[in-house]
Amino acid sequence: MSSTVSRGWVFMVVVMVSVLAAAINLNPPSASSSSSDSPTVSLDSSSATEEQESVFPSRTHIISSLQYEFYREKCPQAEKIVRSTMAQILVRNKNSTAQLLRLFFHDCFIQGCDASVLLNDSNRNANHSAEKDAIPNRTLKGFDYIDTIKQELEDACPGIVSCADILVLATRDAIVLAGGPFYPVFTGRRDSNRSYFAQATAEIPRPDGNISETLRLFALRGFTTRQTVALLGGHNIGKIGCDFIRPRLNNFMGTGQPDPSIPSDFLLEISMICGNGNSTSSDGAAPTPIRSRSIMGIALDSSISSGSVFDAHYYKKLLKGRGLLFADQQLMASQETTDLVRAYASDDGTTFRVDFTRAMVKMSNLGVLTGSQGQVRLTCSRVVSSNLQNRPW
Ligand SMILES: *[C@@H]1O[C@H](CO)[C@@H](O)[C@H](O)[C@H]1NC(C)=O
Ligand SMILES: *[C@@H]1O[C@H](CO)[C@@H](O)[C@H](O)[C@H]1NC(C)=O
Ligand SMILES: *[C@@H]1O[C@H](CO)[C@@H](O)[C@H](O)[C@H]1NC(C)=O
Ligand SMILES: *[C@@H]1O[C@H](CO)[C@@H](O)[C@H](O)[C@H]1NC(C)=O
Ligand SMILES: *[C@@H]1O[C@H](CO)[C@@H](O)[C@H](O)[C@H]1NC(C)=O
Ligand SMILES: *[C@@H]1O[C@H](CO)[C@@H](O)[C@H](O)[C@H]1NC(C)=O
Ligand SMILES: CC(=O)N[C@H]1CO[C@H](CO)[C@@H](O)[C@@H]1O
Repeated sequence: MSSTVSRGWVFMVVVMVSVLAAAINLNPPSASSSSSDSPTVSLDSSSATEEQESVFPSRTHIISSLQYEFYREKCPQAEKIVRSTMAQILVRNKNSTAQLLRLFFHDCFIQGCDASVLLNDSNRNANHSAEKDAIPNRTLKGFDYIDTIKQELEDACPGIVSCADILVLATRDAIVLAGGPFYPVFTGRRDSNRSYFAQATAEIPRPDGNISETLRLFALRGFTTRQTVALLGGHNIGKIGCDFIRPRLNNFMGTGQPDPSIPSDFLLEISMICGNGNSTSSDGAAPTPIRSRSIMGIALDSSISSGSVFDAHYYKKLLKGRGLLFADQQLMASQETTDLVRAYASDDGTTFRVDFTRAMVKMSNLGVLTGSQGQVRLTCSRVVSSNLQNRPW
């Protein structure tokens, strides 16, 4: 028991130190050599500290002004409140970790971690203009968790803690509470004054995306192939809606046949849960969830669990062809990603956890607003309207 504890401790310290070192390296001198992935896959940990590319040119220079414990003076209990509220939420809803992970990912991927994903459509007369309503977001959940935490923080320290920081901290805490790795989160993010609908549709990796498309979209955000494979490991927990899987079961890429990469026993297994009717558009576009309808008695909004343990089982399943999403299984479609999947599957999940941790730190710092940029929202779904400049209408 005590040896487990101390091993855990050593692991955490090692990760903390290397992660902090990586984070400090985030702000390279401008004459940076772009050290890209080496063509051969090696799990030498030094490659994870490569320099951050300029993803959002107007914002990258301010990454360094995020701080460790930014709220220590104005709201010293902030991080504790996030953690304890998150723990309560998790007791009530075991899926909240996966839901927050997706919400976090969608926020940071589009224009940076600025809570823009939390904004409601600001002009209800126009058709969907909020990121929240963008097609790949349709099944996002967890907005209410952020609202709950925000409420607690507003009670304790009004107007101080940004929604962007809450989302990043709550996601980290939810991952730890689910048995995932701890990583340090720098704070001081500010909230955006608008959402980014047009980008949201085009730049979010799709569940039916092929490997080159997935890698391309992650690379646009500065992620290496290795970091991309590690981040997809976040699919090891949570549930995946059958709507995202069904196109693989009955009409793969318009062929009218199942995805040939699905082993037959697995095909049967998921068809039992999801049905195999032709409910979705034949062009393979993101399906529209329709509530209260069913195919052969199977609810159209049913879902499959992708697991509940934060470990390497995601990669082990891919090796057996048992990835749920096409985009997951596509990690076995290129040699480089296949080698990474094998590496992550081959130990007890240690390498995955270290790499996942580093990639999450990197994602948490993408395109943040700091200082006097943006604002601190009072309600996460609404920009502060007292500042006339911030009014989108
Ligand atoms: C979350 O998981 C619980 C079981 O732990 C399930 O009953 C519930 O429907 C799930 N909620 C959502 C929103 O998927
Ligand atoms: C934002 O929209 C959600 C439902 O989509 C609603 O529950 C919430 O009250 C809205 N927030 C504001 C500030 O309008
Ligand atoms: C949404 O708005 C765009 C232009 O802003 C328009 O072309 C499109 O037809 C609208 N869609 C709907 C469903 O109203
Ligand atoms: C991968 O997807 C992209 C975008 O959908 C497409 O342009 C490309 O041709 C696909 N590549 C392969 C090898 O199928
Ligand atoms: C699904 O639809 C496609 C084309 O629309 C058709 O060729 C195929 O047979 C259908 N599959 C099933 C299982 O009904
Ligand atoms: C929104 O914030 C950006 C970045 O801080 C700023 O440049 C812009 O002027 C703001 N827009 C409005 C309408 O306030
Ligand atoms: C267009 C659409 O389906 N938008 C959805 C995006 O996600 C939010 C939160 O789950 C839904 O309320 C929207 O309806």
